Amino acid sequence: MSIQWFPGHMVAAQKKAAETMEFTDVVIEVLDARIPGASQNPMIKELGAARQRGHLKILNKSDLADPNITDQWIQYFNKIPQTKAIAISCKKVNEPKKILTLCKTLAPHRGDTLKPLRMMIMGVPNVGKSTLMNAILNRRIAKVGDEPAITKQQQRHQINDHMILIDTPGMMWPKIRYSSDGDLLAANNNIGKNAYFDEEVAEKLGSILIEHYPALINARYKLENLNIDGIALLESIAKKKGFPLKNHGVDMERAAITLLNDYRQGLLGRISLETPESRMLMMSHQTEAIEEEKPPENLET
Ligand SMILES: Nc1nc2c(ncn2[C@@H]2O[C@H](COP(=O)(O)OP(=O)(O)OP(=O)(O)O)[C@@H](O)[C@H]2O)c(=O)[nH]1
Ligand SMILES: [Mg+2]
Repeated sequence: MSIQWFPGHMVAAQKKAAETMEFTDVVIEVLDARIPGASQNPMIKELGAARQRGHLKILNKSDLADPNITDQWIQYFNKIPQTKAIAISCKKVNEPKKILTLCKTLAPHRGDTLKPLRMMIMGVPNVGKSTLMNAILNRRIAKVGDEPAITKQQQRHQINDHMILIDTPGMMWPKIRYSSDGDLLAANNNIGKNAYFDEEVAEKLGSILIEHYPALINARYKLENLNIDGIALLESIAKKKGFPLKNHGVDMERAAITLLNDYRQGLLGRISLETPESRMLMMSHQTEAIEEEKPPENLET
């Protein structure tokens, strides 16, 4: 079943973001560099485009992503009109500071005391929006934490007399179009835990890792056979780690949580779960499937 997560506080957050957009010059959209396509919120694009706001895409957590693939994404995004993309890691002190200079280039008519440059940080939950705001302001103003939906209210801060920065709650949208996006977002801990099953998400993550990063999987779990699928990977992890069940089986749930935690914390190495090319391919396949699911038009009732 496809994963969906759009809790009530996000409906309010979306309404508030639409209001604030009127008084915003540049949208800073924070993405997770490991899933830059899946972590784009279509509502953010629509809100910004309707008002023709400058758009800066930040591929954050690039310290955890595959650097070659991150370069491909930056090139891909920078071809989109009125958009600039940059990869950063909030764990590196000087990187977040580059952002203000880029925002100025996206709204050159703003940035003095009469017309301050107003920037709104947006993105899906747990991508590092509040961490980024704290880093830019050089103060620990906003609460941060490694779980989705930590920030529940917008926070506005005056950087100086010509720049204003707004942090917003992480937002999902009413329906995730491509089911694999839901899986990637859940694997990356951007979705509330009650909205998915660890085992299902870890199985899908495992299949991607086995296909694209077998050496990293082998280095961590020392498996005899790497010619396996996601379920077999979880079984192997459970056996290796000694997660038995009373009735002879192995504890797949514990194995799933182990794989998810190892991936999320970067313990497997630097990994990206999608490339611009793999995303294009996925979209064309899944769009066909979605079209096939639709009832034929002009059905007589
Ligand atoms: N490795 C790594 N971790 C990061 C980076 N930026 C933020 N984090 C971590 O990501 C987690 C989420 O950070 P937050 O700033 O709370 O994320 P948020 O987007 O504000 O989340 P919500 O308010 O829930 O939407 C925290 O554990 C941060 O320490 C980064 O560049 N690299
Ligand atoms: Mg936050």
